[in-house]
Amino acid sequence: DSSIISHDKQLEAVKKKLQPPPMYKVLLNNDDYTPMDFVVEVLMRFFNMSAEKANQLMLTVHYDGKAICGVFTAEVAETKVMQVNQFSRKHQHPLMCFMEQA
Ligand code: NFA
Repeated sequence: DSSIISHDKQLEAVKKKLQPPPMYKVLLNNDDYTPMDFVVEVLMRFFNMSAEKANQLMLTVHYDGKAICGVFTAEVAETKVMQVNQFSRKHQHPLMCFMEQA
Protein backbone atom coordinates (compact mmCIF):
# COMPACT_ATOMS: atom_id res chain seq x y z
CA ASP A 1 0.00 0.00 0.00
CA SER A 2 0.91 3.70 -0.09
CA SER A 3 2.71 3.67 3.29
CA ILE A 4 5.08 0.96 1.98
CA ILE A 5 5.74 3.00 -1.19
CA SER A 6 6.34 6.09 0.95
CA HIS A 7 8.87 4.19 3.11
CA ASP A 8 10.56 2.88 -0.03
CA LYS A 9 11.03 6.47 -1.22
CA GLN A 10 12.43 7.46 2.15
CA LEU A 11 14.90 4.55 1.99
CA GLU A 12 15.99 5.71 -1.48
CA ALA A 13 16.52 9.23 -0.14
CA VAL A 14 18.59 7.88 2.77
CA LYS A 15 20.62 5.68 0.42
CA LYS A 16 21.33 8.67 -1.86
CA LYS A 17 22.47 10.77 1.09
CA LEU A 18 24.89 8.01 2.11
CA GLN A 19 26.56 8.14 -1.32
CA PRO A 20 29.52 10.51 -1.66
CA PRO A 21 28.69 13.49 -3.87
CA PRO A 22 30.28 13.74 -7.35
CA MET A 23 33.61 15.58 -7.13
CA TYR A 24 35.14 18.06 -9.58
CA LYS A 25 38.74 18.97 -10.29
CA VAL A 26 39.43 22.71 -10.57
CA LEU A 27 42.34 23.43 -12.94
CA LEU A 28 44.36 26.35 -14.27
CA ASN A 29 45.56 26.61 -17.87
CA ASN A 30 48.90 28.11 -18.82
CA ASP A 31 49.00 31.16 -21.09
CA ASP A 32 51.78 33.40 -22.43
CA TYR A 33 50.67 36.68 -20.78
CA THR A 34 49.56 36.29 -17.17
CA PRO A 35 52.43 37.24 -14.82
CA MET A 36 53.77 34.43 -12.66
CA ASP A 37 53.29 36.54 -9.51
CA PHE A 38 49.58 36.98 -10.32
CA VAL A 39 49.09 33.21 -10.63
CA VAL A 40 50.80 32.74 -7.26
CA GLU A 41 48.49 35.38 -5.77
CA VAL A 42 45.42 33.57 -7.18
CA LEU A 43 46.52 30.22 -5.73
CA MET A 44 47.15 31.73 -2.29
CA ARG A 45 43.91 33.77 -2.28
CA PHE A 46 41.41 31.25 -3.69
CA PHE A 47 42.99 27.87 -2.91
CA ASN A 48 44.51 28.69 0.50
CA MET A 49 48.02 27.65 -0.58
CA SER A 50 51.24 28.73 1.12
CA ALA A 51 53.58 30.89 -1.00
CA GLU A 52 55.85 27.88 -1.48
CA LYS A 53 53.05 25.52 -2.58
CA ALA A 54 51.57 28.23 -4.83
CA ASN A 55 54.95 28.79 -6.52
CA GLN A 56 55.37 25.04 -7.13
CA LEU A 57 51.87 24.68 -8.61
CA MET A 58 52.27 27.83 -10.76
CA LEU A 59 55.46 26.32 -12.26
CA THR A 60 53.64 23.01 -12.91
CA VAL A 61 50.99 24.94 -14.89
CA HIS A 62 53.72 26.92 -16.68
CA TYR A 63 55.73 23.84 -17.76
CA ASP A 64 52.95 21.22 -18.17
CA GLY A 65 50.21 23.45 -19.64
CA LYS A 66 47.72 22.86 -16.82
CA ALA A 67 47.47 21.55 -13.26
CA ILE A 68 44.84 20.63 -10.68
CA CYS A 69 44.42 23.27 -7.97
CA GLY A 70 41.99 21.21 -5.90
CA VAL A 71 39.04 18.79 -5.91
CA PHE A 72 35.66 20.01 -4.62
CA THR A 73 31.92 19.36 -4.68
CA ALA A 74 30.08 20.87 -7.68
CA GLU A 75 28.88 24.00 -5.89
CA VAL A 76 32.29 24.81 -4.38
CA ALA A 77 34.11 24.08 -7.68
CA GLU A 78 31.70 26.34 -9.64
CA THR A 79 32.25 29.15 -7.13
CA LYS A 80 36.06 28.84 -7.34
CA VAL A 81 35.98 28.94 -11.16
CA MET A 82 33.68 32.00 -11.15
CA GLN A 83 35.74 33.88 -8.54
CA VAL A 84 39.13 33.14 -10.13
CA ASN A 85 38.00 34.09 -13.67
CA GLN A 86 36.26 37.24 -12.39
CA PHE A 87 39.42 38.23 -10.47
CA SER A 88 41.63 37.61 -13.52
CA ARG A 89 39.36 39.64 -15.85
CA LYS A 90 39.21 42.47 -13.30
CA HIS A 91 43.02 42.63 -13.44
CA GLN A 92 42.96 42.24 -17.24
CA HIS A 93 44.84 38.94 -17.32
CA PRO A 94 43.79 36.05 -19.59
CA LEU A 95 44.34 33.36 -16.90
CA MET A 96 41.73 30.60 -17.35
CA CYS A 97 40.28 28.46 -14.55
CA PHE A 98 37.95 25.54 -15.36
CA MET A 99 36.45 22.41 -13.83
CA GLU A 100 36.00 18.79 -14.89
CA GLN A 101 34.54 15.74 -13.15
CA ALA A 102 37.22 14.01 -11.08
N1 NFA B 1 53.35 31.37 -18.67
C1 NFA B 1 53.19 32.59 -17.90
C2 NFA B 1 54.45 33.46 -18.09
O1 NFA B 1 55.47 32.99 -18.54
C3 NFA B 1 52.99 32.30 -16.41
C4 NFA B 1 51.78 31.50 -16.12
C5 NFA B 1 51.87 30.41 -15.26
C6 NFA B 1 50.54 31.83 -16.68
C7 NFA B 1 50.74 29.65 -14.96
C8 NFA B 1 49.42 31.07 -16.37
C9 NFA B 1 49.51 29.99 -15.53
N2 NFA B 1 54.34 34.74 -17.68
